Amino acid sequence: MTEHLMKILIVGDGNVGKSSFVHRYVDGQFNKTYKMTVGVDFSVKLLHWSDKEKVRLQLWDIAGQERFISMTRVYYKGALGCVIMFDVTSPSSFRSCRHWKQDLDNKAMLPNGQSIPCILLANKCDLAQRVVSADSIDRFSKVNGFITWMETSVKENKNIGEAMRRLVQEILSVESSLDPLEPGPQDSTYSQMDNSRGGSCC
Ligand SMILES: Nc1nc2c(ncn2[C@@H]2O[C@H](COP(=O)(O)OP(=O)(O)OP(=O)(O)O)[C@@H](O)[C@H]2O)c(=O)[nH]1
Ligand SMILES: [Mg+2]
Repeated sequence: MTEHLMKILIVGDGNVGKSSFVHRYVDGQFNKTYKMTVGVDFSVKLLHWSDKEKVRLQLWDIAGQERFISMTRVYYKGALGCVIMFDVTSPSSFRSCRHWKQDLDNKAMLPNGQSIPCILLANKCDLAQRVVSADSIDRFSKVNGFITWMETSVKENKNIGEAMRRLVQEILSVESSLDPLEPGPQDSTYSQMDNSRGGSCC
C-alpha cells in the first residue's frame, strides 16, 4: 500500500468559512457561531484513494488576518496544494483572492518551479444575498491560474468532498509528471510506504 502525504493550505480572508470547511470535511459537522482562528490550526484526514493508495492530508487552516502579519512564508513551506476561499456575499473577500494567490505563488513552488495546484472556492452559496457572479469568478479563475473553481456551501455540505478530491487528483497527476530524481519540496513527502499510523478517515 502506498501512502501519499500531502500538506494542503486553506487560505482566504477572515470569516469566509475556512475553519468551517475543514471541520465539515474532517468531522462532518457545521457550527453557526464564528470563532476567529489565531495563527494556524492543523487537522489530518486519511483518504482511501484506491486499492493500492492512501492519501494522508495535513490541512493547514490559516487565519485570514495572517496575510497582514507576514508569517505566510513559514506556513506555506512544503505545501503541495492550496484551497483559496471567498464568501459569495462579500466582494472584498473575492478581490482579496488575487492577493492570496500572488502571495502563494511568490512564496511556494513545486520542485520544477511551477506554482502549486490551487482550487478557488466560492463559499456560502446557500445565502440569497450573493453578489459575486459566476461569470466573474470563472474569468478570474482562468486568468489567475487556478486548476478550477467550485461553489460550496459548508452549511449545506455542498461540494466539500468534491472540491478536495479534485485538488488531490491534480496533486497526484503533478506528482506523476515530476522527475522522480528531483528532490521533493522541503519538509514534505509525496509518497511513502507506511501503514502504521492512525488518523481520521473518509
Ligand atoms: N450561511 C453559511 N455560513 C457559513 C458557511 N460557511 C461558514 N459559515 C459561517 O461563517 C462564519 C465564519 O466561518 P469560519 O469558518 O470561522 O471563517 P474563517 O474563514 O475560518 O475565518 P478566520 O478564522 O477569521 O480566518 C461562521 O459563523 C460560520 O458558521 C456557509 O457555507 N454558509
Ligand atoms: Mg478560521
